[in-house]
Amino acid sequence: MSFDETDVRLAFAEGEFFPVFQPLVEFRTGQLAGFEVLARWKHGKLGGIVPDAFIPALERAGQIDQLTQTILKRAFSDADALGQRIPLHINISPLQLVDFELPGRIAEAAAQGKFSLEALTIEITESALVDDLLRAQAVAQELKALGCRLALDDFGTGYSSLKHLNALPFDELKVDRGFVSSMTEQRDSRKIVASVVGLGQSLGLTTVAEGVETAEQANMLRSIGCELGQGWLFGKPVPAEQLAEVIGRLRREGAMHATLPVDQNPIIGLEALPAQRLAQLQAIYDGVPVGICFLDRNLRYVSLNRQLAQMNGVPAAAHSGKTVAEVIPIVFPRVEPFIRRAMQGEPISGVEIQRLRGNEVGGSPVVIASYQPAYDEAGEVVGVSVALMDITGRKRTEEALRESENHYRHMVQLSPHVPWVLDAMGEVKEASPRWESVTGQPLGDALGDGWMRMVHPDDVAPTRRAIENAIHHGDSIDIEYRVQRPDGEWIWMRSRGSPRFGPSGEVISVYGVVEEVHRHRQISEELEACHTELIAAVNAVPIGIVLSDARDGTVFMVNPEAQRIFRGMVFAGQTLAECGRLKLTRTDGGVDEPAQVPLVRAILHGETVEGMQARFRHRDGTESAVELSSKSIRADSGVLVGGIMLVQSMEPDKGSAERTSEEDQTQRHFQVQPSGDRLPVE
Ligand code: G
Ligand code: G
Ligand code: MN
Repeated sequence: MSFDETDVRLAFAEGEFFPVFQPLVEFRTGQLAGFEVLARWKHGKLGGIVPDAFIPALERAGQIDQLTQTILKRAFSDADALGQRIPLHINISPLQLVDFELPGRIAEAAAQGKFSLEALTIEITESALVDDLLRAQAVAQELKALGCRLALDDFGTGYSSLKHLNALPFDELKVDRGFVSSMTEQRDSRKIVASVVGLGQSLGLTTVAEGVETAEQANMLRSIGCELGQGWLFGKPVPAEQLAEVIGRLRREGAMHATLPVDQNPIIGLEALPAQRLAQLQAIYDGVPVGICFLDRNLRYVSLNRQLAQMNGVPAAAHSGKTVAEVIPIVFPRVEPFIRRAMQGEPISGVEIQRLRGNEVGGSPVVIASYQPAYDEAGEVVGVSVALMDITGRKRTEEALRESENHYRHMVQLSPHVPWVLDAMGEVKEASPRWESVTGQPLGDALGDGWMRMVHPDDVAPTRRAIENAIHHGDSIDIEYRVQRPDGEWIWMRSRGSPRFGPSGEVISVYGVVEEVHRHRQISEELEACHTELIAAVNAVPIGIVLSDARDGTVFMVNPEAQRIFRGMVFAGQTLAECGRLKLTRTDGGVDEPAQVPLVRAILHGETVEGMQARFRHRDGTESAVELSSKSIRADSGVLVGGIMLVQSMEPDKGSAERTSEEDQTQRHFQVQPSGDRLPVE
């Protein structure tokens, strides 16, 4: 079974060469990333001939470029027929890469087939890659200028050379399927795949694994950080007629093909690409306030961050290639067992270790250590990752906290205030034990809603209202209520508090203090009672009493008897000037002469008037005979603060029948300054 030049010429003429398409899939998402276009020959007589058989022949016959043109044109028109932009990968022989005509021909085919070259990747196999590297570079640059991407195909086989990777502007690295197929069984293959992927990443290349046949391989490749996969797992190469079907199937199965995140390190963003993850890791590594290092199986430092170097008291560079025993010989015997156990696969965390460096001021440092085994893709321990957190500071802080807590406790216990905390439901979360000594009621019974049972029934509703206003409206609390002591006595308490708000303005708790105000309250109650009695007496006496305040110059109290006598001419709220316009006529000594109102004299001149006989003219022109006395009132400091005037009617009592409606009105003006500061009479 063989073919000759005539067969090939015929094949081109008859259109026996045609493309098939194999999907490339993104491991992370299972999404279609494009198709690799592969040439096929359906020989009239011989049937299907494989590329491995006809490609070398076409290369020798100088017909390889004709094949590329044929396949490209058909592939572009097949892609166009799909009505959607699908990225394509095509294969070219290394020979073609030194052909200056190639870029022009590809551009022409693309233009004819209405295919955007940004969606075209050109795969070059390394086999004997190029004799004329400079020429290849020029062609490659031109292809890139057209927008094409370049991929290095079958990497790792044949004439693999890092020289080419370095010399040509590749965008993509395809790992040969020979390694992929054995990577789940052979450690070496796995290591090669991992390092090729790592190499690709470090050069900023997209990595593609070929020949992916099983989900196990796909998972392993993903965990290594490989981006794209191609192989029977996702689909065999298919002719154009089946393209739409394959695209539809992969869309449906996409999620199924998305490989599970097998990443053991949850701090790394799973959505990030490997290169980004590396950068993130680096940032985390140097940024964390924790010493981190990675030890290989021989307990040598593979990597470490600055914090760890500081903890070890040895420069970071001085760790490289050294074992733990060499870097920290004194501590080593204490940590070695943990490292060894982790090396056996046992994760260890939270071990507290005293580092005893001896030269430490203020005690030796204490660290919390964790030792985590690190596995390779096949579950073999390749080293141990160590994390050390210095808790020396924290230990000191704990002590300081304890100390200040002590202070606080003493302060609270000695203060007459009982601190309390309400939660967002208004329940007592905490209160000082002083509650017991103040109220005689057990603190335990007062917690939650319990204290409400100790509150006087009349005070429960206003107390609850105040708490509700604090919780729902953020009001502060200032309330008084009675609490019953075990002996039955009610004592007055005053509670004051302010809400504490959460981030969105909601009340999360209320903090406050309660104090006993019983004695205070008793005194003011007594005062008030005293005041009331006094007023009752003042109202009852058969002598008219008028009080005025020197500070604002007004009359502030007129008792009922005085109101009766003056019939509304003197009233509370009246100014002294108005009061001074009263028409008084002296009757002592039989001389009728206008007299000044004694109250005004007392206030303006500090004069004392005793038993002045006078006639007082009412609005209606009638007159009443009165006897007036007045005195100024001084504060303890001697300052004149007011005046008092006593008035007695010198006429027979006409009784209440004489009261006019005007008097009734003045009755309503009758006020007593509520301040309760009683003015001492001189
Ligand atoms: O799937 P298949 O057995 O066809 O692939 C065999 C090899 O043939 C692939 O590795 C691929 O590089 C190569 N090949 C397939 N199509 C072409 C083509 O159009 N041109 C060149 N130069 N190589 C191709
Ligand atoms: O250009 P390249 O050598 O990458 O072409 C891919 C070759 O590998 C083609 O011959 C294709 O048919 C073949 N192939 C693609 N996927 C698989 C696979 O999953 N397993 C095997 N054994 N071969 C595959
Ligand atoms: Mn290929």
